[in-house]
Amino acid sequence: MKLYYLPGACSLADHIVLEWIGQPYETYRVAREELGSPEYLRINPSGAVPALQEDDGWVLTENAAILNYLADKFPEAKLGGDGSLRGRAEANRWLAYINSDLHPLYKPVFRPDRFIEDEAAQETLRRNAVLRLRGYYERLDAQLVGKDWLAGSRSFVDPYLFVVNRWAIAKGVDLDGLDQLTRFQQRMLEDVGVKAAMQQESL
Ligand SMILES: N[C@@H](CCC(=O)N[C@@H](CS)C(=O)NCC(=O)O)C(=O)O
Repeated sequence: MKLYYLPGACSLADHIVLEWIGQPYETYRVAREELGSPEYLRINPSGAVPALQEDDGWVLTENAAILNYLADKFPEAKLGGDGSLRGRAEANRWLAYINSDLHPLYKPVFRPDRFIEDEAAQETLRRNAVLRLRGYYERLDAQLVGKDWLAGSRSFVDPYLFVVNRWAIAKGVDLDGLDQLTRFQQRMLEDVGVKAAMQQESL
């Protein structure tokens, strides 16, 4: 099993999950210039990470699919919720929230030039996206009140939250007063699996 990743990108969530699972895996660090190469586009036609390749050559892309696949492939790691139908639904609820609402809002933050040519407009777009992100983190913070893990028990969504929290800090999203998120992030930073994945990605 091989994970294709870019350091600190959303693929770090899968990397941490692989560490938590504790079974052998390989990684391939994709260079930014490689994303659009014919070789990499055969792995992921979207030219993005993550991609997970099984030993027989089968490739799975899309973070939500990969995280669910890993949880099902290694049920003993208990990363798909608390084992109940509703627990799995909760893990997927928060995965969908981060993957399909919050994460796309970072696209104009990281690459405003992909949306608009004018440089002043790019800065306005970037700033507005950063301001808008605050509301998404407020909801995540509220969800963590009285909980150590986003879905109640530790699941595949927690490493994804860790990743987008790192982005918030790096890009100046206002996280003031969001104490649950700070507490969560601190605990994750002390986690052995998180540390191992970050070290492998030179973060
Ligand atoms: N829908 C994809 C999106 C993946 C995605 O946005 N990956 C980013 C890194 S976090 C990427 O590879 N970006 C490269 C680029 O856009 O050039 C998924 O959820 O897996």
